[in-house]
Amino acid sequence: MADPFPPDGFRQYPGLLDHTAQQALAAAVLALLDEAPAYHATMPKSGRPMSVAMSNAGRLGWYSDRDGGYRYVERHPQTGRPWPAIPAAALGIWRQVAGWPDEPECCLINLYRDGAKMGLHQDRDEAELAAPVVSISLGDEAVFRLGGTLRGGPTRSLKLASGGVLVLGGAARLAFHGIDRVLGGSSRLLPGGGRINLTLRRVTRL
Ligand code: MD6
Ligand code: FE
Repeated sequence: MADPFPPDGFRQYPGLLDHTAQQALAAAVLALLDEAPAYHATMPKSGRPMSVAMSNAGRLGWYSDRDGGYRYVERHPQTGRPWPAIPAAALGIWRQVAGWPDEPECCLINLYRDGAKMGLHQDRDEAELAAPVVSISLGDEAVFRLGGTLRGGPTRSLKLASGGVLVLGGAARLAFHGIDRVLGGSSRLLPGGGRINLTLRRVTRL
């Protein structure tokens, strides 16, 4: 039988954050980026920089370069400083929707500007794959592509608007997904436009 679509454990909460909550979270993230500037990580196979700029908050940050590949690191690769704390509002969203008793260890910050997009991928660099990934969208709308757990299987696209939250847990934890494009000018939340996506993760197994 074909896998169900969406895969079990996929949940979408459009409009979970109202405009005031979006503004407050965006301000917290932009302040954090002053301390931990966004950079373009290098994809290990091609050696090319990702079009999405990234930074992190939390004890561990996701990073990638040619020599080390995809991994989690305790310090910002350019400043050498520990990552800033995860914004309290983001932790509150995790507690509300994750259904997981432990706090996230990583908040990956994806920054989309100037036509940036993200290819279809699975998130599997974490030792703890039983915990969900919680994703929060801010700013311009994005066209998100969601598939199943096998590369090359059927996919569907859904729009992610500012203030919406996704949970990828259960079977959906290893679903392929990506961002086909961001609809420039669709939101006025972020100064200068663009989109910010936060993904909250458990990384280690307790
Ligand atoms: C993005 N999101 O929305 C990219 N990963 O910019 C992801 O890569 C993602 O939305 C794991 C779980 C949920 C996600
Ligand atoms: Fe992902």
